[in-house]
Amino acid sequence: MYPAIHPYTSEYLDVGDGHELYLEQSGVPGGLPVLFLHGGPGGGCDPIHRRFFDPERYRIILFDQRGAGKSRPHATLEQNTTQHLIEDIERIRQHLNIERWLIFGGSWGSTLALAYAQTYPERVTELILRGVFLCREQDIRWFYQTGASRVFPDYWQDFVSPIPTEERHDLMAAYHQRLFGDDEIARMRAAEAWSKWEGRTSSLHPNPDYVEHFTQPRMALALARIECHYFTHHAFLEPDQLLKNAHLLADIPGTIVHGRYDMVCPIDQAYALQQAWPEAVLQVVSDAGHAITEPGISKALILATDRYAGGQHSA
Ligand code: STX
Repeated sequence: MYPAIHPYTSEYLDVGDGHELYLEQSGVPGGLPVLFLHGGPGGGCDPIHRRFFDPERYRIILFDQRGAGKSRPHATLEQNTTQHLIEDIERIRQHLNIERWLIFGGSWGSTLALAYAQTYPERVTELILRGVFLCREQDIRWFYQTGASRVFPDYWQDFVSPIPTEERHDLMAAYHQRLFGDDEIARMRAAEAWSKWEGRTSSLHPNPDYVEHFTQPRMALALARIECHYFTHHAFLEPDQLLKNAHLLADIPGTIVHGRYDMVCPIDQAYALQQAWPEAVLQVVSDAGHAITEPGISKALILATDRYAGGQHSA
């Protein structure tokens, strides 16, 4: 990865509806603009996310989506839908005086990148997607009801533990009740179990630091509440929307990087997307799971950002 850098500017952008988004820029002000879209939804940005781009060639833009990270108010679901996020991205683009930009997103960030690019295709120079998440019924079911449960029965036991047996036939609904209930202790317990499940299943090899990061109370609460809210509403997408509209991406070059053993977002989603969007190249990383920090995944992503910047950096 590129060296750790600091933003040359950061600010809060008022997007209306009572939301203020944390927005920062790093790299080189006159460089190729790239927008980083974080996962979850609700995962927020991290300084490590700047390190996927050559800071001498890219103008690197990170922001925390509504309710996530440092955006305010924290973990709120008011006026917080996919359509709001798409319009926030447009507002950021206009605010920064950017005509067209590279969009880079993993997991939920790939969902949002696709939804944005299909709404405003003329604004997108290229797409780089990692751990593609189409957010269809079966994709959500796989991770939160049955599927990944069969690969990680031990972690699954911990995930279902806050929910009584008689409610486990619909874990999304049962979790929603706890995450949005009045009982603060139950809320925190549910948030921690929810986020721990995701942290534990994200990497091919166990990664305690990763799990610890996503189970910090503040992070866990935003991630669990925002994810559960979005997934309860099928991410505010029509059935199969992102595949049906893939033809809108026909003029956009794309790179899709996906780990063969991704247990959060199984690779058949990337495969289906590439078939519907032949201009994109699918790079299967044979020894990786879901996380952006998986060595083979970071490597493939950086190769892609270098390529779109005109080749490998020589310095
Ligand atoms: N969530 C998919 C997603 O976007 C179901 C995602 N997966 N892991 C993450 O996000 C974190 C990085 C936030 C843990």
